[in-house]
Amino acid sequence: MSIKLYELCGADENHLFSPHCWKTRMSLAHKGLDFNSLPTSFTQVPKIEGGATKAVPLLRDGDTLLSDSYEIAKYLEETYPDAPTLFGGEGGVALTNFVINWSQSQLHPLIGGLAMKDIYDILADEDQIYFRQDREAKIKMTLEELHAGREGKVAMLNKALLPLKLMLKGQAYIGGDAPLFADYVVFGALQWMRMTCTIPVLAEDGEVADWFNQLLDMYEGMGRSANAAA
Ligand SMILES: N[C@@H](CCC(=O)N[C@@H](CS)C(=O)NCC(=O)O)C(=O)O
Repeated sequence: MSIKLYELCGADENHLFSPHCWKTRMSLAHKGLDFNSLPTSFTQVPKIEGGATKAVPLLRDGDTLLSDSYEIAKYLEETYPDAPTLFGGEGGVALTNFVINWSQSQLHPLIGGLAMKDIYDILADEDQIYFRQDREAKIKMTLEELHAGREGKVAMLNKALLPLKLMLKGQAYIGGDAPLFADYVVFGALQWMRMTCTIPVLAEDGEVADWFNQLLDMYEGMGRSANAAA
């Protein structure tokens, strides 16, 4: 039975823009595992698999049902040990936890600030109602207020990426010579931005752009074939 991956989509069900779902897509491709993609909109998420989750990615592999991209990556590592490693050993699993928390605390808030109104604009009507209510309650301002000040976040995001840029001067990937799940964690954040944010943010050349382009082209260009924001 093939693996099912429920992943977030916009009004266009081919627009699969979620950072966390990209982490899982890249993990499955890394392991060489085929999967059926099940595009899921925000308001459908609580209804899938009998209400199994409040958030996607949600993965079904036979009798196993798992949400959370890090838990899924650890499951794939344990279940498919003969396929290329996602962590490079126990230390890699632990170090990845730092990368997840760095990305989540330093990159995601800035990308969210840059792209939240753009994300709203690509959602179906019923999702727009949910998304505006939920996100405005969290950010304590309107999406339009957040959007108005977004240009200042471009420099802040590039500054937040400095550790990655410096590291990439000496090695090809966070994982060393080849990517690991930690690379997909940061890739997921930047792919989310690439697919939603309507202003340019990343420099077109330099270490981070080169690394990101390599990952976009991997696995038969799976990342590149996903449409960038219009
Ligand atoms: N820690 C989780 C986070 C998953 C998550 O936040 N998913 C978002 C999509 S990017 C979601 O499904 N949100 C549902 C909602 O906001 O209602 C992971 O890594 O998978």
